[in-house]
Amino acid sequence: MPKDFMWGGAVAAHQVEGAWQAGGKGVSIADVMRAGAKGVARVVDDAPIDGKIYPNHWGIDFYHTYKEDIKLFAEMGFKCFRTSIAWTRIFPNGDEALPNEEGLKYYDDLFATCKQYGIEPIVTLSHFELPLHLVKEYGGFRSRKVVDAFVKFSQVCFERYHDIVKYWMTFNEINNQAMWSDPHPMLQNSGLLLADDENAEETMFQAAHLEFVASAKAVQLAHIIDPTLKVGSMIAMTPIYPLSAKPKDVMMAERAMRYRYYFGDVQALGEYPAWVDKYWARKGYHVDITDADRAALKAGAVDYVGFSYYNSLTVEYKEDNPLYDYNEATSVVPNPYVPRSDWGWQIDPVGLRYGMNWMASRWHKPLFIVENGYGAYDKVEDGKVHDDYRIDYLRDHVAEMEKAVVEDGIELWGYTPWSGIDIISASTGEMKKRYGLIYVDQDDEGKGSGKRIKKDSFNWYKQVIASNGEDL
Ligand code: BGP
Repeated sequence: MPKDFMWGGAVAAHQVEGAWQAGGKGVSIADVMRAGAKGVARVVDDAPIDGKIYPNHWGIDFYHTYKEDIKLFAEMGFKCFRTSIAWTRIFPNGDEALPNEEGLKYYDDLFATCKQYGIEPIVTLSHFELPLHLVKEYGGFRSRKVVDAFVKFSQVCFERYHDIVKYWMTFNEINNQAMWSDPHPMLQNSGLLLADDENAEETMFQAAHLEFVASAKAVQLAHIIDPTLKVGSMIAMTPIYPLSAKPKDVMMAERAMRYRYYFGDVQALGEYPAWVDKYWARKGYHVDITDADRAALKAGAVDYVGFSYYNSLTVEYKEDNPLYDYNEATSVVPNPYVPRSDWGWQIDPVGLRYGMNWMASRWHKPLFIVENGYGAYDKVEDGKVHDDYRIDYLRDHVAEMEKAVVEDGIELWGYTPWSGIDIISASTGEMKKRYGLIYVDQDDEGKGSGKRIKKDSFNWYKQVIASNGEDL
C-alpha cells in the first residue's frame, strides 16, 4: 500500500468509555437505550433507572484505561486511531452557552496519548451519542436549534483540537436512516422519537436534511478555523445486489442503491440528486429546504468519504411494488451465494471492492475505511483466543481493499477495523458479540476482571501493518 497509508483501529465513545456520568458528562441517548435482543430496536427510557441493563454506562471503562489500551494499539503498530467525542462530555445538555472544561480536558489527554505514540486521531463528532435533552426539548433533528447546537459543538472541538486532530467526520453512518421503518437508526442518527401518527419516512427526510446542513456548516467552519483540517462524511456502505439478472431485479437494486446512498450524494456533491424531488412529489412529502440551506450544502461538501463495510445485501423485485420503492424491511432477500456470521450478516469481501469502486466513480472523493470487522463468540482457552475466523474475514477484506487501490486506482487514506478492542455492540448492547483484536474479560452485564488479552488476530494485524499490507 502507499507508504503513508494509515493502518489503525476504530471505536466509538459510547461503546468503550463507560464513566457515563463522570467529569460533568450529561445523559446521551446511548445512556438510556436498553439493551435489546439481537438487533431488536431499543427504546429510550425517560431516565436511567437502576437495575436496568445499560451497557454504555460501563463500556469497557476506556475512560480510565485508555493509556494502557492505546499502548497496546501502538504495540500493534497503529498509525491512526478512530474514536468519537461524546457530545455530552462537551455540552452535557447540548444547548449550554459554554462547554464543559472537564470534558474537553479528557480528550486533550486522550489525543495527546495517541500522539505520544505517533498515532493520528481520527475523530467522529456525532456517533449515536446525541444529548438526551436535545431529543426531549427540541425533538432531535426535527429542529434547526439542534443544527445550531451541533455547529457550536463542532466549532468548540475544531478550535480546541485542530493542532492535534486533522481528520474529522460529522455524522456516523448517516444513511442508516434509509431503514426509516426501524426506530433504532432513527433515534441513533437523528434523535427522533416518532409519534404514532407521524409519517416516519417524511420525518426521516426532513431530519436527514437538517443533518446535511449541520454537516456542511461544520465543514465550512473547519476550513476557516484551520485549512489543514479534513472533514469527511461517514456512510455505511452495504452494496445491494439484484437476486437475479431479471431486468426488474436489476432495476430494484438500482433504486435501492440510489435511496441508500443519496445521503452520500448530498454530502459529497453538495446537492440533492434529481430523483429526490420527484419522489417527494409523488409521495406528497414536504421537506423544508431554504436557499441558504442549498448554498451551505454546496459550500460545505466533504473533503473525503469515510465509510463502514461489513456485508452486502440482495433485493428482489416484488409485483406489489411496481414503482420499485425501497424499504430495507421489505425489499431485502437472502443472498444464496454467500455465508453468514453468527448474527446473520452476509460475508462478502468482494463487496468491499465493489462498494469502493461504486463510491469512487460516483463521488470522486478520497475514501477511508473507518469500520470493517467480524462480530463473533470468542472463547478464552489457556489464556489465549484463537480467532482464525476473524483473521480470515479481515485478510479476505484487506486483500480486496488492496486490489481496489493497486488495480483499480482508488485513493484510500486508511483502514481502521472495527475494532482494535472488544466493545459494546451498538445494535444489541451485547459484549458477547466480540469484534476486537484484543479480548476484554467482561460479560454482557459488565462483570469480569476487565483484563486485556491479545488475540491471535493481534499478532496477525501487527504483521500486516509492519509489512504495509504485503504480508497477509
Ligand atoms: C456500525 C456502528 C458501530 C458498530 C458497528 C458494529 O453500525 O457504526 O458503532 O456498532 O456497526 O455493529 P454492532 O455493534 O451493532 O454489532
